[in-house]
Amino acid sequence: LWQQLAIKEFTDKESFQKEFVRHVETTLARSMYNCDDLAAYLAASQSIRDRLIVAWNKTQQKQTTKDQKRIYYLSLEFLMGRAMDNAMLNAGVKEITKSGVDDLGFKIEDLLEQEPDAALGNGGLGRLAACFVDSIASTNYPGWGYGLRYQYGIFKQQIVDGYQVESPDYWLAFSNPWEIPRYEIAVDVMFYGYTRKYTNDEGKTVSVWEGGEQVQAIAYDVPVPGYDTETTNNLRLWASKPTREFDFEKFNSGDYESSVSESQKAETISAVLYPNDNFYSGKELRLKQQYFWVAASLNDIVRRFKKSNRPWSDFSDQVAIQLNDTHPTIAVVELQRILVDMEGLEWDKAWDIVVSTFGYTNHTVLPEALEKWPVPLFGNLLPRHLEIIYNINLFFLQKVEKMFPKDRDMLARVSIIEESSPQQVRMAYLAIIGSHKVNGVAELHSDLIKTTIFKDFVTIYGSDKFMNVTNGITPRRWLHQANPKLSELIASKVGSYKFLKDLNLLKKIEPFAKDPEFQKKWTEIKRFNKARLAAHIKKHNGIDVSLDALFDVQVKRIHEYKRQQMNIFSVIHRYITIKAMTAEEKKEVTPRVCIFGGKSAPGYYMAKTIIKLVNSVSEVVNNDADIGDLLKVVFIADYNVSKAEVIIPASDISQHISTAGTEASGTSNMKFVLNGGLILGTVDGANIEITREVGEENIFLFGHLAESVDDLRHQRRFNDLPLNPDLQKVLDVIDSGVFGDKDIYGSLVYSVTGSRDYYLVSDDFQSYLEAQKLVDKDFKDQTTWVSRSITAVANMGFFSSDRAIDEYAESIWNIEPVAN
Ligand code: 26Y
Repeated sequence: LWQQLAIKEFTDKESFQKEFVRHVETTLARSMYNCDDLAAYLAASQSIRDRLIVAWNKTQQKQTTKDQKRIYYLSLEFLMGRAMDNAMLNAGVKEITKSGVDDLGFKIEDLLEQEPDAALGNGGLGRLAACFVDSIASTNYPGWGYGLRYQYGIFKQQIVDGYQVESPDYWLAFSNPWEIPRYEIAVDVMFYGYTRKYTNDEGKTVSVWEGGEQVQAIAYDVPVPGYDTETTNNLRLWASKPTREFDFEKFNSGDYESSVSESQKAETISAVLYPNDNFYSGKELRLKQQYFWVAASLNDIVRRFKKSNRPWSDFSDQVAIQLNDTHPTIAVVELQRILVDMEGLEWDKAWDIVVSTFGYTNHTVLPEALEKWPVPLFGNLLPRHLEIIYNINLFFLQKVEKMFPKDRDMLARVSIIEESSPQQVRMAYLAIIGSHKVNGVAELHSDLIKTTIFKDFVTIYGSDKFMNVTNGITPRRWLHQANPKLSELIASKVGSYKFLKDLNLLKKIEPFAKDPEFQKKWTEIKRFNKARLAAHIKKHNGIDVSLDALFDVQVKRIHEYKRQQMNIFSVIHRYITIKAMTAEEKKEVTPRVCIFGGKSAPGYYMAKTIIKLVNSVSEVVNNDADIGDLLKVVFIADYNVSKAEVIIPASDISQHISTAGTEASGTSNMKFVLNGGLILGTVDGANIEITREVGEENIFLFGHLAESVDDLRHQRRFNDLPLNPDLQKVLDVIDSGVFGDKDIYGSLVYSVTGSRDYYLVSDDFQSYLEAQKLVDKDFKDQTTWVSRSITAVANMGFFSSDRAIDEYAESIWNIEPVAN
């Protein structure tokens, strides 16, 4: 009977509208007479959500019945952006929904704009996790994401007087239709306390963890629909709540208020996302977040495994867990603790299971981003885990000692415990030792970790444990959704939209690279996308930009290693060059709009100074009558996923100009090229593989290679090298006060001068300016430019995150898709 009663999904416009009105009137308790865009967005979302839940249930049932190995992707960040457009597209109901709301007097675009971004991440690492869960579902792998349900995502950025000002991102204010609270799925998580040893019935000495503080983890499930498949996977986000029996002692002693405020503290654990990107700061609350999320997730995973009644030796045949950077590394220790302390397994048997379960992805070689927890802090919060780490380390070092009997330096170098004061737990080493595979995210990066930061571990384990999986992006969001017109044009030549699932089919447009008619349509679409961005700039910055100008874009987190300072210095160079020109000379200039965007970590002074300089240059240049349309400078405030969807399709050139060897991969580089923009970049990260795929005639590369960086730094440190003369001129202009009091920029100028220039701005400046000149020249030949753009897109198939996920599935997770 209940099968007949099951809800029917809407199948056409009319049945959608029925659902829509029902949700307005009952779920939202509003009437259609006062249904504004926000209510309409919520009602439409509820209708689509119902569909996702039906598909979610079927998928989970099927996956449970099949009982195949699953992948669990542990990430502290999921930078999902908006869900509605993606859900409509993947579920194949976009047309129905669009015409349905249209009829009722709404515009779908306006409804989509109502949705706040789910901005539960900082940048590349978090967005990669979002692309990966999309691909895992779209390729029918059984897999879940596990993360934290932050109440506050990455802060909102406003620009006030040229400076970044942060405000909280309370994204849940109007409810979130894309999550399903599961109050019944609650896990108790413990902190602090002490360990006690005792002898059990079998005469074995065992350790127990007792006392301490308890909080509850509540599951919130976010359905992740695959594209053009029924598979709908789960992203489970944990929220912290006080346990039910809170502080009875205080309660009974009459200190009611303070017992309530104590219990409220539990909720702060999952309250806010730490806004640092590629920068470690050893805050206790951050470690609490990590353990809270890991303990809840592992409890969930182990519970699911135990339901199958298999022996523990089957665990890693059923479960693969991927560590997205070191943030979840404590999971290695937690699983060992569960197996040994709770389930009574022998240490060695347990450890084999642990190592074959975990894989670890490294995302950075920057020393300031590597997590190291002070031992006293760690041992206070997680006393039993520290003991287990000491044991893991002991057994590991014994093994190393056997392999290299006389090498005491080696032991000190690879020990999980760094002998500093205080001692520190090196999380990356723990992750390597606790995993069967370690991977970097682009070829150069994977080579670098093997030869630099993890060199000793390659000596110990051999190089098979270390591999590369080059990052990818989902073409559903980053082509079809962000650039529907280009997607449609491509489909007209490929013959269908199949390329959205098999991105190598893009190759089919290559024969049309020189076809005038195809080129014309290609150009029109770029212009349309530039107009869309120009409207945004007009609305938010009040600046008019010409659509004939070259749109030059650098949008990403602000960081010295990404070298936005070098970009703005070159803009100043361009400005003074144009200022010195005659009217005749100016006719030869390629007009440019230099677009910047990105957030600085709130405590990162240098990055904030760069933002201020960009805004000051913008103010001066845009209001200089000598310049006109030849140069405009724009800082787009509050760069996020939904803004990226507008900005990326509009670029002619995008900049990925990190000091060689510092950007692990980059993923926006892939997004820009996939949307027909060309790259101006260094020989770094995935730029290298993009060059190999699209051909070196279709990318503008410059600068020193990674292999020379050490030498250059060494020379800088020990010699008083002269500044690049063009850079000197730029710094002189800044010093002259044209862009405001020179003291504002003192430390920024100092940081690129002489022996301080760690990111080699001065060393690369000449080559950078030359590359810029070449861009200006080549842009004038639009016919060639467009054919390069088409050729580049045709060769981007490799950078689909579907391909990346297939590689992980095959060589790390050993999982198979579940047939539909
Ligand atoms: C230690 C902690 C506070 C921390 C927090 C965030 C450390 C690192 C990060 C974020 C790192 C990150 O986003 N890395 C980027 O990962 C991308 C996906 O692999 C790469 O494309 C990109 O080059 C890399 O910077």
